[in-house]
Amino acid sequence: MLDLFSGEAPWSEPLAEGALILRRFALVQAGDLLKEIEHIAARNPFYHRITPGGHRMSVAMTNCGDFGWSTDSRGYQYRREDQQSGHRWPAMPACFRALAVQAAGAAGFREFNPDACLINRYAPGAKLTLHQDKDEKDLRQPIVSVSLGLPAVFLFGGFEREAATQRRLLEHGDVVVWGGPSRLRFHGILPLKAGIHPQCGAFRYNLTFRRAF
Ligand code: MD3
Ligand code: FE
Repeated sequence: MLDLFSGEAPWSEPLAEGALILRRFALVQAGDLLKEIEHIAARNPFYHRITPGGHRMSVAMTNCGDFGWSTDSRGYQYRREDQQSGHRWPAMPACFRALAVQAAGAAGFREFNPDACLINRYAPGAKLTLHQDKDEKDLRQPIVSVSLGLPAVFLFGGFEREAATQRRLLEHGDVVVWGGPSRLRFHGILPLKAGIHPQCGAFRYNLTFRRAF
């Protein structure tokens, strides 16, 4: 008998141990997510962080949740306040949290309770060079990433910067869960190609849900 409930869902695409793409997983919620991004950015506008090395990042960022990802001359850290506006980050909207918890669960991470959501905005040409996400306290917690708007080529590598990388296209509504042994893989985004997305115009947005502390 055909068992529709065994094995992986047809829209799930394993990348490596602990890493899974859930294609179009956030498609239905995308409109709600974008409305919330607009509210968050109205109070805490996107801006370009300066890295500890003095470089202006091409990706513009804001955050929501108890903690936001920040940079200063000493390095990277999660903070309660937005250094630009001076006030705290807005609460994580319920629809953000629900989506992140649902996606983590679909990938087998049952106790994900994010306290930070970094919102990246890419304009044409914006990129993210290969890096590891290791500023979070408990690396056993996964990261859930949600892509919206223009498509981007995502690079994922190994555990050293020099290791070979694979390329995947991430499109509107795609969700990726990174945990277990893949949590510390190097990854990045190639320069965004110009285009117009019906819901996001000239931009790509990426939400990353994290347990910072
Ligand atoms: C692999 N963001 O914000 S999401 C980041 O599309 C970041 O904006 C990218 O890398 C973006 O730090 C990529 C996919 C992703 C997120 C976290 C990961 C891949 C990951 C953590 C570990 C390994
Ligand atoms: Fe990252």
